[in-house]
Amino acid sequence: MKLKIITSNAGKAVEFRTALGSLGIEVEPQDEDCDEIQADTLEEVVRSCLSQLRSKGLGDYVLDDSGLFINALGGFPGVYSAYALRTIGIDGILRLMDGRADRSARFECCIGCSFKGEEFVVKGRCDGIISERPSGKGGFGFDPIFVPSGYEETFAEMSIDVKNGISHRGRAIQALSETLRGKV
Ligand code: ITT
Repeated sequence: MKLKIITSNAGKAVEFRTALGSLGIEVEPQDEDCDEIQADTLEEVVRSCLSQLRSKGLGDYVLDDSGLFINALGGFPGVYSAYALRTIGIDGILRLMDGRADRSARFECCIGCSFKGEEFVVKGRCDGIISERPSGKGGFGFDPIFVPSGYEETFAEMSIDVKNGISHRGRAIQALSETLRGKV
């Protein structure tokens, strides 16, 4: 089975390829424009992208909208994670967290899939904390400052397989593969 992953983010594409490859699903990255609407939830953004791409004849594909939700910041950057990374960056997030006792946060991932003309959405979540300083060179985005619960190291210090085993995206991909299994 082949699936396109619609993304401009190379890090995401690698995670999809690694996780789905081990399930026998071939992944091909493709960059397609989708206007990310301003919405309160990742799912609304994903559903809007699915409908924007519907008429393009892309075949079977997946896309994902993800975000880092920090409790002490009222869930910021959340649905604005890409914007926050581009503007204030990791250092800006760490400055906002200066002196805060509650460093709890979560990553969420919402995957939209169009398969054989049918559309569905699956989700995954990973809880953890924001580290005091960046650490590690792997992964992408906010990985250097996110330590998942039960671990001592950041996502950026883990191999891709270990990250995929516990991450928001890894969990959403697991749910995706279970749903797809029922449809092939
Ligand atoms: P596409 O929309 O083209 O897929 P994007 O990078 O804009 O790429 P998102 O809007 O879903 O993707 O991502 C929101 C931000 O959260 C973005 O800056 C990512 O780098 C970051 N992010 C998402 N998943 C992450 C992960 O697993 N680890 C670290 N940062 C992540």
